[in-house]
Amino acid sequence: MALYIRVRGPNGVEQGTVEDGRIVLGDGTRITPLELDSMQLPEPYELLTPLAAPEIWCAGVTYERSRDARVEESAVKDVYTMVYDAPRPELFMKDAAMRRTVAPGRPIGIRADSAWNVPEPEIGVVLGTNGRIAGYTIGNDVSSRDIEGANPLYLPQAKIYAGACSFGPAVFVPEHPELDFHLTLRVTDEWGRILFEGESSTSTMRRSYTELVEWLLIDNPVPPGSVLLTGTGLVPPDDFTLLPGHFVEIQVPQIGTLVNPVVRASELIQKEPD
Ligand code: DO4
Ligand code: MG
Repeated sequence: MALYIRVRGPNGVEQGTVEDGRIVLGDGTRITPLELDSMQLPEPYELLTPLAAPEIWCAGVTYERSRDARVEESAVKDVYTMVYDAPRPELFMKDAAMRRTVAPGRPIGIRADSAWNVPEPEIGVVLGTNGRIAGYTIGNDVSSRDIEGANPLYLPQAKIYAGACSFGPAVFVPEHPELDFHLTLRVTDEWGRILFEGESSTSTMRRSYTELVEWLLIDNPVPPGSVLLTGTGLVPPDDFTLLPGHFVEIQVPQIGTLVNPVVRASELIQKEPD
């Protein structure tokens, strides 16, 4: 097994591996992280997403917990039970060219027109060539539950906006591609108080990673290096919402901890040059 990361340092953007608690770059440089699990790096290094994914896709309603949460929140309930039971999964594009995706440690966003926002901790499958699974990462499919709940046709607005996605800190390449992961989610406020803590396991996922990848690639030329987030099995209670100032931590023992602070999405939008 191996863990791959990507950093920006004095020589530009470089890939590295994690070995014995240190990051080893291509030229042999070794970096000791300030915090190994989240791969917090000393200056002048900055941790990036472990790869620049050309596309990020998501599967939805792949766990009973997610199906039940959608049925509860939605004005249109049947679609979620139907898709949970159907052979064809729900698949949607989350981002392209990393325009709305942020690195570990960087802020994720919540929409101004939503009052109910949640993190969605998910295992991300990294696509290799010809549909092969190249590795796994941790993803956060940040979502607006009230927009999605008002009407399933609003799904793209609930899912796609500035800072609505993060993944990392590493890509884990195991010896055997189909395996289970245990995910722990913790949300804290700016004073470090725990607002929500929960856990889930991919062993309860209704579909296999391979099945999701196969459906995604039917007549759909998704480029290698793209990431497919495989759905959430962890939904905070209905009275929980993310707010600016919160911190989201998603931990998976084999991969590390994906940490992101929360800000208003509008703060992440840079003005385009005229
Ligand atoms: O249709 C809702 C999307 C659900 C989702 O993103 C998930 O289950 O992770
Ligand atoms: Mg999701």
